Amino acid sequence: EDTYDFSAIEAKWPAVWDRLQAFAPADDGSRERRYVLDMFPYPSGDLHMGHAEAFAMGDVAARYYRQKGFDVLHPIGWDSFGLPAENAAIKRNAHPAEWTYANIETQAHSFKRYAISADWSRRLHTSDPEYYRWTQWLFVRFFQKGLAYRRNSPVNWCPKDQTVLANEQVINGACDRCGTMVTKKNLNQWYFRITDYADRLLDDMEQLKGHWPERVLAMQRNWIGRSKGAHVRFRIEATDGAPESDVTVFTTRPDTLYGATFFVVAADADLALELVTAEHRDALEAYREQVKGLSEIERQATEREKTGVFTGRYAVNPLTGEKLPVWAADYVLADYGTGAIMAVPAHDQRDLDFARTFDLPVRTVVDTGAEDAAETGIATTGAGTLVNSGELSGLDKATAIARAVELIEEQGTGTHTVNYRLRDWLLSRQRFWGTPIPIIHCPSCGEVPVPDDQLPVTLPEGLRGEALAPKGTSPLAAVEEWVNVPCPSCGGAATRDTDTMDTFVDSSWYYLRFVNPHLDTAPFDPEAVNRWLPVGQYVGGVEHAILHLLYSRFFTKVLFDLGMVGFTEPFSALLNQGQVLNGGKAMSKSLGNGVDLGEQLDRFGVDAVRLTMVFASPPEDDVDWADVSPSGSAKFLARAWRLGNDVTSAVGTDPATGDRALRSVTHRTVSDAAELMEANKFNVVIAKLMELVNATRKAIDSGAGGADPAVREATEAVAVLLSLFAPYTAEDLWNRLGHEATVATAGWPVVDPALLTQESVVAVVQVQGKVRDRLTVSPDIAEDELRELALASDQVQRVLDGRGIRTVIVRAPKLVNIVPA
Ligand code: ANZ
Ligand code: ZN
Repeated sequence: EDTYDFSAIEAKWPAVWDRLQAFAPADDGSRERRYVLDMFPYPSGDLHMGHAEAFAMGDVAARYYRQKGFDVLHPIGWDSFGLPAENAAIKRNAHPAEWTYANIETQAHSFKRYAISADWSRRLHTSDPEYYRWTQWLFVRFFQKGLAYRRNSPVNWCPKDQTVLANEQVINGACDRCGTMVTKKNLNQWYFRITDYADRLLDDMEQLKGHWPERVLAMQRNWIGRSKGAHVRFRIEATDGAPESDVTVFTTRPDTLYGATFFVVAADADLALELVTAEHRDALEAYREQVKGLSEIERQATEREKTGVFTGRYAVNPLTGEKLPVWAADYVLADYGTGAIMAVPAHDQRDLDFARTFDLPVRTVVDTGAEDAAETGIATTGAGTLVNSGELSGLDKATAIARAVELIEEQGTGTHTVNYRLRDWLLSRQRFWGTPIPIIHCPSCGEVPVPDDQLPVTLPEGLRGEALAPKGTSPLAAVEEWVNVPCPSCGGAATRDTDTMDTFVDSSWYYLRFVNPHLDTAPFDPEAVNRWLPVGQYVGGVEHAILHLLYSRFFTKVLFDLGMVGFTEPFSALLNQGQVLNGGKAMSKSLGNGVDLGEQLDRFGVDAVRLTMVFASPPEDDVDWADVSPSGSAKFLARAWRLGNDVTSAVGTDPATGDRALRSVTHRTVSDAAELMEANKFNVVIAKLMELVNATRKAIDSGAGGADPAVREATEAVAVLLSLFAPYTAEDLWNRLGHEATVATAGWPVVDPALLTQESVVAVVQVQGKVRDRLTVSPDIAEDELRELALASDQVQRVLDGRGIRTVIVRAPKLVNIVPA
């Protein structure tokens, strides 16, 4: 009865919370709505320490807003398509669904034990036909709008997983799933035209400033990579039977046109083969073979020795008429800009390295004050004054850029332009466990979308184990009775598209589906979605800083253009929680430093683990499990819970008749806690809560004790504040105070502003270490003022007896020590 037993408490409350449906929003307009969302989990196994941290943070936010009187939507679901399920199925001769749904059940069970305050009635799984039906429906809308298209192109190919990867999934040239070096392969692939939205994806970030971590915004900005510059057309002279042609370059520095001393095309681009003369063809082809094996990162690495071959051709500088040798090299990328550049070695380091390797001229055209690049080997890239540049000479860099663009525009050889690093989103995958692409290929009608009333196109049955092994073509293609269908348009023989979608498509709209997860007439109800969204607080790891967030933002903008949502950004505020480390390092199998969540929960209890996660550091920082003390957390929880043993005043007794000092601590704690919560300083709220528990215990052990209504008031505040972090303990404490469940919706205590200031404290005045006087002062008295008061004291003056003063040590508001001369 009166010893704290976390297992008994954990056993008691879940059924009550279930019965009360305590975490389902009312959605009746009676209260302001707030949508708090955690990035939904992938069902990779049971929950781990990382989940425990991330979901603790989201849950703290959801529980806070609920206490503050908001109608909170806090759903949970699973991102349940994807490769790991398929790999597990191949290994165990099973179906991916078996592994997936078993893991989902395990995780759901653990989430319930972990007391996530989710509305379980909204649970969704992206691999359910009920969900992916609408992923397909949305794909069809994108297709009809010209935003989904197919093209033959070299794609990133993982030779081990035998699948295509998006640029975002290639990390340092390797597959982000298995680490194998990625190669290129030509395939006919589906893309989303995200590049149409590049400007809006950049410009709308204004709305997110101050509400998203600056580093995430910077990563998005960099990924989109907008650069302003110019297209300049160079004439390539006819040589040795190779006919005259034009090649356009992209440059951000048109001011340096007079400094161009050679010209480079991407060696792997078709253009290189078109330009090369017969004499140099063999050398180029050999070089291209060599380039094939390199990743994009290797090619652009600044430390690498520059390589390339001369094509035998010359480009004519449109401003100067000068002839520049045309080279093919790998440091110029085929799919950035136009795949060709004018090289200005004096002012571009990569060009300079190349010029020095192949002994090409270096000509300074911007005087930046620094020593010449030809002397130092360091290109000068800063601002300066143009030199050796005809009519541009004498202009500053910015003016010269503008003037150079004018000149080429007058000539008709170029124009200003904007270039982006962002590429269209390659979304098709040759794998089984994903959303089938709802397109039928008809020899006479072309690409025909599957009519809405025939959705979902479900995955073919009968495939499992080895049949799912990657072969470079989709496993779906092997199921003839699934592939061969009549064309929806002409009725003729046609075939289904056999690719499935990148799982990032599934997760680009799930936050909308949570509003009406079981709606069977549309992906979501626009009116309801506009009531709840944008998401007020989104919580998740920084590993999603680019892909998931960029894609979700893109989807939202397209849906806005389709008139389906009334907002252009899906997530108004973003919190990136830190990682859980052990011994300063990420937990991993190879380091053997993994910590098992279930074992921690068994040992310390759910609440102690949750509290430890949140108390360890600000939510954005990493938590090192080697440095924290879940047993310390458990002791604190027991101490808080035991307050309930000692409160004897009746429910509803007027606290105004109680101990004013304790009341003041209570009200200040509640007031500070709200401010700290809004600033995401969850850990500091816990520190304050610990002080309140201590103050309450002290009050119980002295004076009126548990009969004091101020003690009841303080203990009730403890229960409500504690409910954000330790829901079981808080519920049980609340119950022992004589209240009905649930404390989760008890409401944030009302702060009495009159109690926010402490009236006075006693300052001790010493002379040479001996107490001579006691002064009653304000708790926030300034040091100077306290010193004056102490020196003015009659007793102090008597002891000093006319002696001078050597030093006065002031520790406001409690102590002054005077040392006489
Ligand atoms: C001449 C020049 C002179 C350049 C100079 C720079 C400095 P960002 O800012 O990243 O957009 N470039 C263009 N296309 C390229 C490609 N496919 N592969 C490699 N490099 C390429 O960079 C634009 C600059 O990168 C362009 O401006 C071009 O070099 C180079 F003093 O043109 B510049
Ligand atoms: Zn047809």
